[in-house]
Amino acid sequence: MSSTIVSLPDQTTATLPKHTYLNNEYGLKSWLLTRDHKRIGILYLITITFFFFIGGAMAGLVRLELLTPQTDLLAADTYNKVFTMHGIIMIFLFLVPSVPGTLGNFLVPIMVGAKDLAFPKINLLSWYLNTIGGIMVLAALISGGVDTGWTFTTPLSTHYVNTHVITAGLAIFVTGFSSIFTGINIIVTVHRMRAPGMTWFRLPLFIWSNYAASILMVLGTPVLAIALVLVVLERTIGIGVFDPTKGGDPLLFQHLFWFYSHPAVYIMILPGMGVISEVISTFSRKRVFGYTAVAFSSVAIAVFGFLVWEHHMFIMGVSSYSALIFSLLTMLVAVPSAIKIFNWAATLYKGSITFETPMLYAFGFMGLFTIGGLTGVFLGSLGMDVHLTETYFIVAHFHFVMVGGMLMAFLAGIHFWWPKITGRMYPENLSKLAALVTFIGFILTFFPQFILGYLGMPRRYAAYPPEFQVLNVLSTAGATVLGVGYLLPMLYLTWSLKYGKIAGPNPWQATGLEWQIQSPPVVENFLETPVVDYEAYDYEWLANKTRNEVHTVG
Ligand code: HEM
Ligand SMILES: [Cu+2]
Repeated sequence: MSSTIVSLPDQTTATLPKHTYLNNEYGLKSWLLTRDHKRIGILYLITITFFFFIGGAMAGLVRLELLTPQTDLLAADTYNKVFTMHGIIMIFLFLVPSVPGTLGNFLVPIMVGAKDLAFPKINLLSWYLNTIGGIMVLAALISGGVDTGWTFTTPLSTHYVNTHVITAGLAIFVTGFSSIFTGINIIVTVHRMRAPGMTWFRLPLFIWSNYAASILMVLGTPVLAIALVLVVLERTIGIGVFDPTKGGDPLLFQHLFWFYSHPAVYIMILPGMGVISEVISTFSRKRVFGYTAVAFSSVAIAVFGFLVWEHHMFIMGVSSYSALIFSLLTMLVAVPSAIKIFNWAATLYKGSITFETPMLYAFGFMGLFTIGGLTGVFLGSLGMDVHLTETYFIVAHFHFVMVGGMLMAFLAGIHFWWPKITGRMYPENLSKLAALVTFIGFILTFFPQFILGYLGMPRRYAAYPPEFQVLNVLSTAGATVLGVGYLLPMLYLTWSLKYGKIAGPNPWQATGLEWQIQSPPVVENFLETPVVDYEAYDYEWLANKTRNEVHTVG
């Protein structure tokens, strides 16, 4: 595998820049009170990594329990708590803030040519809210956990369980505000803070997709927040909105929950799709094929995403006519995602492709997300869904999109922008190995779950009939490999902070504004306001620029 476009400065003479956002102030206080979007991005990186490993430990327990058909490692109710906490932590404390909180924070202002996000203090507040919500989730976990599933299904959550639903519900309420504020910040920044010449259609696709995700965050999250507050009120003072004996309706909770949580799956995937567009373009040296279609497909996803929530409720006694309509609308929402996949494939076509680590993860994303998305279409068809719903097929479906898709995209992005964030390169061979291990571990973990689900193994039980054991053992073995795949980057990225090669401003020869400034950037990002006179992904412009620079220096 060749890595031809890495252009690093001469390592014998190269040094990190003198003034950067990292060394402009020192000490814990300078971090905890910072308003620099780049430092806040790093704060997010630390918290989401922390929660990822706690959520990962829970996943490990689930997979160990499922190694054998009997309930032996965990009691059944402990098992319920473990998978619930796994879901809550991974979704609300890892996936939702992952790309917007870390890479979005770091990159959105730089990519549009601004000094910071529109509201730096609110940005810091977002991180604090996210962290406080996280601490509340940990408090719920330590004081005995929650066992309703991440879906907080009523009347289980309101009447029948004895666990810490209130703490967890309020925790998600708090993190919800964090995501609403991040969304507002990104939307206002993209509208108001673009540099001269940075028109909407010169914006990198990473911006378009984070912008679309932000719209979903701002419009969807309040509905979830209200639904959870209603659950809390129902538990505490019995207001009865979800209680049929008081004239309420448990299905109302499902509508409210999924009205947020379907769009939320796009909150989780859209920013990742933005990463993939940047990576694929850079490592095929081509403008993203059908830029406008890809940009608008993000917006289309944001719109259609709000029209399909009932596909989570087909077997819950909704009217067959509405189920039919929602089934049709679900087919529609697959179209804009498919547009992206086709356009990335067309970008690769006749490109000068190189196989750097971010590109390996991007290929992983394209394959796994396609399988995840297509199985979503199966689930959206009424007849299939009746057979497959609440089985392991669902678990496989959403892990293909969330882990095979979003987590791969996050890792692609972290590797791609690591040189920009830290000024140093990660070790190339080890990172390629990690990408490969992650891919193999992923397939081994989750592919058997499609078969298990199709054969009828229900989700969310600690025990299962013995005939399912072989596939479960495969899945647990895969999870072990996957665990190694995730630990490796933790280790070598930390190592690279001190020992990595000096990256220089533009190791990948990429075109975005972020690559035209020093790595790591100065506090204000740009020494003077950039004036943008080229289209996104214009590699010829870059080649001319480089030629001229060599000329001036020479
Ligand atoms: C884009 C990324 C996607 C993510 C992150 C995602 C995530 C999820 C999650 C988390 C669930 C399970 C919820 C639960 O009960 O715990 C789910 C179920 C479902 N997904 Fe997806 N999904 C994605 C794409 C799609 C697509 C493209 C479609 C169809 C076009 C789709 C259709 C469905 C359906 C119909 C269900 C409900 C199945 C059932 O409960 O019976 N999904 N998805
Ligand atoms: Cu959905």
